[in-house]
Amino acid sequence: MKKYEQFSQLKVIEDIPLLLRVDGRSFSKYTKQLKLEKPFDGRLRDIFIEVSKDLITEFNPKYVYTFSDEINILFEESPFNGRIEKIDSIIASFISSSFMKHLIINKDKFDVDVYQLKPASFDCRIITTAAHKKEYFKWRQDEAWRNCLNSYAQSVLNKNHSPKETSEILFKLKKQDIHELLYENGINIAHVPTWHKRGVCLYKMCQEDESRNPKTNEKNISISKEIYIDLEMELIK
Ligand SMILES: Nc1nc2c(ncn2[C@@H]2O[C@H](COP(=O)(O)OP(=O)(O)O)[C@@H](O)[C@H]2O)c(=O)[nH]1
Ligand SMILES: [Mg+2]
Repeated sequence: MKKYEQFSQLKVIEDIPLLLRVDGRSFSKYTKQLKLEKPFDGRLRDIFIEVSKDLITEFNPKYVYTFSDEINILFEESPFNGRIEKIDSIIASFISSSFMKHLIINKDKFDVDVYQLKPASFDCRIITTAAHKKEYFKWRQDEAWRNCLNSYAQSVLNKNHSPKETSEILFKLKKQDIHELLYENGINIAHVPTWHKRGVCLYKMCQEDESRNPKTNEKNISISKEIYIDLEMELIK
């Protein structure tokens, strides 16, 4: 029967960097059911930060970048010997269960009974262009910026239009028109929090810890690795 496990040996090259993008399934509906604030809800951001920390602790990727309902992950080398089915299924399921875990830990911060919601799920895709990792993260950060402009514009237009009308109007607006629309409605997009515009990245950073031996008073320096969370990301150029 083993031969019918047709894709189990499908692999990416193991000893080169690997990029993954994990995205929430139907999160437009899920965030509505959770009654999240629009356009940005810090409670969702905080859950994605906790999920990213779990991911770093468990799988030790080099860099994680998250915005909206997506998490981008860079590995120095492929986990699971490059086995595609393993990578996609384990990372997506780990993120789904970590997401639910942190939703439940924080259940009192939400206005709905989170136990009544459907389980959240995520898809995971492999991006085989790790040689262009900087361009990849720039592309995702550009997408975060587009998402930021559109989400603010949507929340302004939704006040006076149906969702259908809003998307029709948005479709026709140019970037400059969106800036003007926001400005007229008292939103200076330059002044919204950096994480709304650029997302959040996390990575392990070496930290020097100094201590003294109480008997000899000798100085000891040890190196530990802490997870650093950057809420004030620079623009990736
Ligand atoms: N209210 C709210 N919704 C959010 C937030 N972040 C992401 N979302 C929703 O999640 C969706 C994610 O986009 P996408 O993956 O394209 O949609 P999906 O296919 O429905 O998961 C956005 O369109 C929003 O509707 C947030 O901070 N607040
Ligand atoms: Mg999604």
